[in-house]
Amino acid sequence: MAAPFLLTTELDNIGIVTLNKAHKRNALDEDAIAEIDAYFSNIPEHIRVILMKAEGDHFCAGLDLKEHHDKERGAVDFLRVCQSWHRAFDKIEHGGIPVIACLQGAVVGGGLELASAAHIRVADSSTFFALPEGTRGIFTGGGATVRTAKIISPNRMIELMLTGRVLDAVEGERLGLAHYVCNNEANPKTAYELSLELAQRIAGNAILSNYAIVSSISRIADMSATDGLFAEGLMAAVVQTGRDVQDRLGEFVNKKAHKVKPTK
Ligand code: 1HE
Repeated sequence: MAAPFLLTTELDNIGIVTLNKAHKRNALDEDAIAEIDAYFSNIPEHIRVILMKAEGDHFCAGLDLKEHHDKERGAVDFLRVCQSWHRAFDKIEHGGIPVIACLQGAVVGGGLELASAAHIRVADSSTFFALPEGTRGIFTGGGATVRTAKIISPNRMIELMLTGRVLDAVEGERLGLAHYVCNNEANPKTAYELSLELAQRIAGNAILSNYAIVSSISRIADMSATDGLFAEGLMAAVVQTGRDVQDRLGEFVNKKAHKVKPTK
């Protein structure tokens, strides 16, 4: 039996998911997408945050080009492949649990589509981003036209796809593809250390707040302003009256809660 694409483990209430096909740069074949879908369809109830990382020097080289070449898929076959990616990545984005992607090396094509479905991206300084589809005679099919375009703007995505330009970690951070860059002078932590630190912090948030943040903001961005304000009000009405809100706000009222302070 082939080795699994995903290794999964837990650290307290943090789920750790590792892409485990370093020998083919964690390229995504049909089985890999099915495993991602299965994991994010059945997140154990005690898991509060998921950290997604990869073995080897590269996060993910995107679509398994060999599988695609060898299968000689027709249009309907590939439409089904795209839909399977959309379903799996939608579970990452809208599963209600914050997902942190810990990146290194290539985050390209479908690898960038996978990372774009995560809520936070922490990049090692070796990370590079690209959408090489245009220069390979193909097109994105794992959600980049929606998610990556939302992050960097459709116009920047068009330029990256037409030219095949490769962005380094810092350039990626400037455009929002990474929220943090690690392993450099400004931030000596490894990407894994920082990802874990963020995961632990986020796991301490109220469950309902985390749910609202990862489930509603991107959806509200797709709504008209009128619908968005209505949905925001409804979401806040549920979250602000949740079970542990009184306790958390009581800590602030009693001067026991942390204050919001600049970190530098
Ligand atoms: C692969 C893949 C892959 C590597 N599918 N097998 N993605 C791309 O266009 C990126 C293609 N890959 C690369 O540009 C490079 O491999 C990397 C920059 C990621 C890494 O380079 P390197 O020198 O470390 O590795 P390598 O020697 O190129 O690759 C090691 C092995 O991984 C080699 O196989 P081997 O049998 O010769 O050992 C490669 O063939 C294999 N490999 N990348 C299959 N992508 C839903 S639509 C989404 C559309 C897209 O994602 S398009 C973007 C595709």
